[in-house]
Amino acid sequence: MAVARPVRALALAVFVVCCFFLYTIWRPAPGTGSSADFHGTIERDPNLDLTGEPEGNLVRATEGYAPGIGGTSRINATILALVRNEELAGMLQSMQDLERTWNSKFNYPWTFFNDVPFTEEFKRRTRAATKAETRYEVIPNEHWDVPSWINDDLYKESVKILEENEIQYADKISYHKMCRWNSGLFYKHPALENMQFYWRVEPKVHFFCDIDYDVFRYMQDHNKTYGFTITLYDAPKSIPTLWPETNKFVAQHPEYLHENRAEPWLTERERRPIHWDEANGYSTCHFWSNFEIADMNFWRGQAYEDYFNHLDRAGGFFYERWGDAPVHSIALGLFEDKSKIHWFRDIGYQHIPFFNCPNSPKCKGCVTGRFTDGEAWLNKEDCRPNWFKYVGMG
Ligand SMILES: Nc1nc2c(ncn2[C@@H]2O[C@H](COP(=O)(O)OP(=O)(O)O)[C@@H](O)[C@H]2O)c(=O)[nH]1
Ligand SMILES: *[C@@H]1O[C@H](CO)[C@@H](O)[C@H](O)[C@H]1NC(C)=O
Ligand SMILES: *[C@@H]1O[C@H](CO)[C@@H](O)[C@H](O)[C@H]1NC(C)=O
Repeated sequence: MAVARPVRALALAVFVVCCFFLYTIWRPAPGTGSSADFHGTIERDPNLDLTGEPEGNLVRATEGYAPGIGGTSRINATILALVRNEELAGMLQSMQDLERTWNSKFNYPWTFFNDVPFTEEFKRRTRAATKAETRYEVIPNEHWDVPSWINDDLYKESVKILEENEIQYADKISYHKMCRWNSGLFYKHPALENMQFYWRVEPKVHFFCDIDYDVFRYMQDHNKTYGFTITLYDAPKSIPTLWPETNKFVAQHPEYLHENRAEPWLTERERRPIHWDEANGYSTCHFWSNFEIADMNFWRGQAYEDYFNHLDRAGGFFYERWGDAPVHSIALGLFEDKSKIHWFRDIGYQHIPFFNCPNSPKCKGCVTGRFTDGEAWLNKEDCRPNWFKYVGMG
């Protein structure tokens, strides 16, 4: 059996190497799955409590909201959607939900934006999905093209790093353009010149609850700048220098900080410390901006204009993958009065895989209090508890 021993030794060595190999591919990635990643407690979801309409005066559909010139009560506001021709089916589905639950009563116009012209089919079928006016707008090249100061070689190198960090869509230039446009350019489109408020809608979203008041009038009458439904943590490696750049900007412009700002919400570390570390001081908690009801005067103001230009020059919309959601959220958290930011808890909403599903007889088709569509571990992406802690439920 003199031969057997080396054979056994070899077999053992192979076995050990295999185990090591399997361990390296299966071990939990740093920061995911381990308890150090998430220190949240199980809070009671306020969506389990019975939800009614917001307090204060609300304007009803009974008068002045007929389609066309009969709609004298409507203010300068529009529903808006950036959408591709290929997403027509998903857009019709979103329209159907929003028209059924809200807009068929108020008839606010729909404004569709695209980087290429809309097809006749897109126009015909979206027109047929509402009694309200529909508008179709092409984005000017100077708002969509990659700006001149972005270096193509540096962009390509940066994409490699983002891909190593598993950042989704890193190599899709159109995704970077979309994030930049949604951050700082959409409200500069000439078609929105006379508009003040907008409700942003994406294809394939769902609305579940009947809303029986003019939400734009609610924003105006209650001095609200921004309304949201869902807040989430972001992928920190998509924004490593966003917070450091923000700090540089604030150091140059301390006058823009609002005295009643929600900054502790932005800088909270405890709940997800690894996110905070990797984002260099930002919790990564943000309003999920595929739903936004907001006053464009905030984006058009000097503070946001200067902030966006600073970020745009810094290049992170391309060299990293800064999203419009964290950019909008940070600006609101620093430069706006936190009492002007409103949680539309009564608007049942879903964009896969997350829900806002209130407990109300006005809601149909979603499960009360349900936050995700998939696995329970997705619950840790919910950062509303921080918003409630630092700002409240208003
Ligand atoms: N017209 C147009 N719309 C876009 C483009 N990129 C993104 N969008 C819109 O923005 C939305 C979000 O983009 P998407 O790629 O779906 O990102 P995700 O929702 O983060 O997975 C899409 O549903 C599209 O409606 C683009 O290049 N052109
Ligand atoms: C809407 O904007 C137009 C153009 O700026 C203005 O003339 C009009 O008074 C505004 N309407 C309302 C209801 O504010
Ligand atoms: C909104 O702001 C105006 C002007 O500052 C003020 O007169 C009004 O009372 C405010 N309304 C509410 C509901 O806070």
